[in-house]
Amino acid sequence: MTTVDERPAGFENNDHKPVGHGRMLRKEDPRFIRGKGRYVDDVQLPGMLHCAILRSPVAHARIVSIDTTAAEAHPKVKAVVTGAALTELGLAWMPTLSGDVQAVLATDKVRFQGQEVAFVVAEDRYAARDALELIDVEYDVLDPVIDVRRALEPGAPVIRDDLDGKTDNHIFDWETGDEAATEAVFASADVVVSEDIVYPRVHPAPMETCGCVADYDRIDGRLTLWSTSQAPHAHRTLYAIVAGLPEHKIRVISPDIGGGFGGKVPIYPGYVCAIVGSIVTGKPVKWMEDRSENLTSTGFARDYIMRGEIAATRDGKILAVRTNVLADHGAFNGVAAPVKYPAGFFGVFTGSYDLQAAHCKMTAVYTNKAPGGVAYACSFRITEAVYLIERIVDCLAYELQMDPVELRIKNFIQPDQFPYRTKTGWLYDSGDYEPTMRKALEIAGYDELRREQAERRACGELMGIGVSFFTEAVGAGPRKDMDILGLGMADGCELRVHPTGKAVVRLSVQTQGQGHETTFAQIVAEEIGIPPADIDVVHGDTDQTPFGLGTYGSRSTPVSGAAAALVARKVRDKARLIASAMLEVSVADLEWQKGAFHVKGDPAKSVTIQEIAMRAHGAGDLPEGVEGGLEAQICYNPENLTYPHGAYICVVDIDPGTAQVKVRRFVAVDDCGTRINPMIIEGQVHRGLTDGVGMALMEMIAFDEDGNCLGGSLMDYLIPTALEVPDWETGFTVTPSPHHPIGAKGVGESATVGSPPAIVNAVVDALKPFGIRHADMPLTPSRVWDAMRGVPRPP
Ligand code: MCN
Ligand code: CUN
Repeated sequence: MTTVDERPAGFENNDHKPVGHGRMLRKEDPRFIRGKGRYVDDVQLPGMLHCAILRSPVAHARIVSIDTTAAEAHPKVKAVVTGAALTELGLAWMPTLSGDVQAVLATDKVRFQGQEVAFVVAEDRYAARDALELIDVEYDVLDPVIDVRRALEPGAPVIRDDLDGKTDNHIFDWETGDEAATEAVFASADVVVSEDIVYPRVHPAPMETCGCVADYDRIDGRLTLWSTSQAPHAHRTLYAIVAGLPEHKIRVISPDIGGGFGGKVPIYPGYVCAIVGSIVTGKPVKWMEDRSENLTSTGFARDYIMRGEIAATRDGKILAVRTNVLADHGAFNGVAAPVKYPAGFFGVFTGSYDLQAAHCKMTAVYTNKAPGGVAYACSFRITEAVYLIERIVDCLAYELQMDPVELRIKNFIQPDQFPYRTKTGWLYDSGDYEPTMRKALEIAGYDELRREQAERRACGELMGIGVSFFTEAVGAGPRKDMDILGLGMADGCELRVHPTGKAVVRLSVQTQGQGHETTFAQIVAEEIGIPPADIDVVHGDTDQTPFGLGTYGSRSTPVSGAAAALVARKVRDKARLIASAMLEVSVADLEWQKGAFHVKGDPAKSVTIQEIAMRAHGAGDLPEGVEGGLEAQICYNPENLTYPHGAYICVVDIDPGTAQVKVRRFVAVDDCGTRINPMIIEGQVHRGLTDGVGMALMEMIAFDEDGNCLGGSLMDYLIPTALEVPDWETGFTVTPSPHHPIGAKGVGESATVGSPPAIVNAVVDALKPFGIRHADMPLTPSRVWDAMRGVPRPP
């Protein structure tokens, strides 16, 4: 079903229909635009000390010795801690989110440039930094392993010799789909197209770097940690497990977060160093990384080398896809993904198409690069999956000399096939793809663009039109299948209505800029009729909110959003019992509308939710079996993921003299089911599209052959600004999720996932006169120039 449900502007004061309300401004913005946001680095505690981390200058080396005497003698230094000291505390290594271990401070070897070697706690930030220079480390430099293919060669230096019996750099093999069935389809297909496709290593690069303030109270044994965390509850449990502190004595607070994009999902060594620093000194300790530390040592994204193959009939019916992937996970497997999904949700690489067979084989390897993985608006590797399928479909269109839009439409999963089980086992909940595609074509004026392109081509101009169509899987996840280190992926939510009818909703998810203070108030308002302005959203503090797994994989709306709607319905059910007593009619005779219960057939006889709230807390008896108060709590375990989709069209012009790509237009039509706040959705989409321009044209964390990171500052790691992006043109369709209580699907990562292939497809389309079928990101002027001149792609 596709419906369009957008209330027009002018509904500002219609608080009874808050969901889908176009003009509802963000409740959090007054404090942000007035500089009153409170970030981790704004936390100042009496007597607070500062932590700075000494990092390895080389990618691979044995540590021969560390001399800290001079640093310890610095007058402002309170403590210097090395890996050896942490070993004594049993804290030198910590578990990663993928069940590997990662060094908090290196004990034996350093395994990537920028790895944590020692830390200093001092009276101020500058003294701490100065003292790092007084630490003398002797390194015995080893041969670094930078190329993921070389890492697998026999005789390659073994990076993880700390792991028992490890004699190579192999992490895991993973496969999905049916190899034999896929082989059979490929063997009999008219056309088979294959292409080597690289998704380079990129970085989320949030405005605010990672950091924390750790305050350990020696008297009552309580640890309070203000931290840049996307998942405060999960972090608290992990700290309890790692450090052996009792969980009820740990409080993790994520205050305002200046962008996360997945990079604030993992626990970084710096957090542990600050905690240890506080335990050792008895004072609060702050650690804030600088920009280079953030770019070189925190969770990167992508780094997949993919061979994609597609089989089809001569007239363009796609039959099967298969792929072989080499995944570079860096020195420690720090990928954040549900345990059963070592490759995240890459299994949705079959895209939006109805296929006969599919198969994927993947090998993950260690290299001497920073650990992490997955982060950067990735929907758990769906970015890579969507890029692969949308690029390879374009390669097929190229070979068949077919229009890429026509090819896609011909192969879409049809509306009556939903719920649709893919050949890799995913159950797409709902979708209606063709109207979304048609809407994008209409906004773009596709036919006219193709005519213009033909004219320009005739004059030697390089204009390209690129299309992508994506289906995402977001909202991890059903706890029977999904957990992070044994913690099931469900979300708690609590709602309290105060006597005067104002409310507070407490969430387990934590916003990093997505506007949860607004949208969660809207969801609750829609269900219980209290205006959003009267509903306070509390999140990001483990002492004040129920347990849940946090914000990433666009899961807040699918999981916590469902929890918020259901907890509000639970409160409404109780309100109904009280209303029936107040109106002296049976529950069955009550009707709910606009925040009030009224007697069926007699709208004048009614009680508002505010009156009910007062009654629930007031003097006098309540109906038999009804407790006082008006509040409820639930834990929501989703039945399935939600599957948003979208159609993107990009128009580029390439300067034939400089090979500079200019994104002239970009049309994005997104379908995320029921839309809670269209303005926020648009903001999310604009942000993600900008990400896409960055990844497609500019961003890459590169290394030289010695493992030196070449992208350690924003001078080298280019991110897009308003100058590099066009005025985004957005549209939407609405295909509600059948299993979500209000039909909403996630949207936070959609545009990051869907836009890179549209841009690359456009650039490759512009280069068609040169006979080019594929070129790898980032499509910088030099790469485009090389492609135009037939220079082979970098290995
Ligand atoms: N929304 C809506 N209607 C829908 C779906 C979503 O109004 N049908 C609203 C939500 O209510 C929420 C926002 O859109 O306010 C994003 O919702 P959702 O898609 O559920 O995603 P999350 O809130 O879980 O955010 C996580 C997602 C991820 S994983 C990354 S990465 C990312 C992203 O959000 N990081 C961000 N967007 C970001 N935006 C900002 N400003 N900063 C980041 O770090
Ligand atoms: Cu993978 S980046 Mo978001 O899921 O936090």
